Amino acid sequence: MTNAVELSAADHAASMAAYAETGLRRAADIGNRGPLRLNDAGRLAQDILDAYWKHGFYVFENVIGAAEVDELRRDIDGLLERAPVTRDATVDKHGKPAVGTEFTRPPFTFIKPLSDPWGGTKLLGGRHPHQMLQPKPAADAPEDVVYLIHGMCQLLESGLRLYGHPQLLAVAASLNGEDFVPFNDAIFVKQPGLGGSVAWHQDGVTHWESPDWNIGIHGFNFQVQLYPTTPQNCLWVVPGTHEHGRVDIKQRIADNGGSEQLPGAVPLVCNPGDVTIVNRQLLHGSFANTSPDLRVSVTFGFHRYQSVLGAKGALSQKSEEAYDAQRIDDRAAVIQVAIDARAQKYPDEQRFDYAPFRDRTDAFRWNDETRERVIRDYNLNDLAI
Ligand SMILES: O=C(O)CCC(=O)C(=O)O
Repeated sequence: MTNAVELSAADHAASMAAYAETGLRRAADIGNRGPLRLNDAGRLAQDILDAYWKHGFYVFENVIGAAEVDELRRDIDGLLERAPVTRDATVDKHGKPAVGTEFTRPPFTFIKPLSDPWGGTKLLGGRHPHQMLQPKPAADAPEDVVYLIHGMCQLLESGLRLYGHPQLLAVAASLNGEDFVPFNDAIFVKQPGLGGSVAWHQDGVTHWESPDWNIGIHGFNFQVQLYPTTPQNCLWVVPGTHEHGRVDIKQRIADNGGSEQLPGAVPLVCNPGDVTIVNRQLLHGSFANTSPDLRVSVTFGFHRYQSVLGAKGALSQKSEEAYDAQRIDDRAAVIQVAIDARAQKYPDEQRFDYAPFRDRTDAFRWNDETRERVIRDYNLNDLAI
């Protein structure tokens, strides 16, 4: 812990109360939430698009049904049960081989309870310049806790099916065009009294100085919420900040008397099954979870094809290479397989028609062959910009 003054978890929780109330009032004033409505062409309703581009976020209410949410909860509980018992272990807490050790990229990122692993460091392109408060965890807290789970499409069939959700993919096509492509995915786990913070940041890394810079150039992220979220454990955003290029985060904190409780921010409070979209240029972050409530947010993003083609990767495993058409196609194929995996489980649901694979659907059915060829280690090909 590097905070100069040691803060108890209870004091941290208490210090959030007034900020939470103000944020909730501001969120209610802005609105920017409601059902996910599509037009006759199967694309996002214009008023929702306008609201998203104006504020940089939107909360879609009640998108994922209760049975699917339950299945995702159960499956993710199963992953946590079978995670490595410590950050470097190869076995789980039952002494059995930990889940996911067959994949090249380890599925779990661990942190110290209530810590901020990125703030004030050079990690992830140095995009989190300020370290958040790191309250003192309870005496019986574990040494390390799971912070992120990577690779939901290979770890969980329910995760793969979620990735092929027709309404969510229609949102991606509406924001990023018919030839939209993936970014990456991560499940954020914030256990009560243990979950760490995500320091204030903007996600985009590569295109800030581009002559073609615009408000959509760094794409967006979905978060599917599996539990009710509260201002104490949820993601906060500063509406409108996606429009003005890079934000001087250090200066904003300094102007706020050094406090991480930035003015103007709103909490994205959700019910289970709600899905948020957040522009990757929007200033956002979340606080140490000193609340009694678990948050699990299934997070996956999409880009415009043109933003990614030729871009030199950032944040990813293979960060030195430029993304060429083949690399993009390999990663985008996961979308098509996910669409088919979903159709196999929900045959009565209208499947999403993904333009780049429209003429190749037979080669990308969900089966043992595509599990090996397309899905295994797909996240080494994430398209991070
Ligand atoms: O959900 C969170 O707490 C952080 C999410 C985030 O920072 C991101 O998706 O970029």
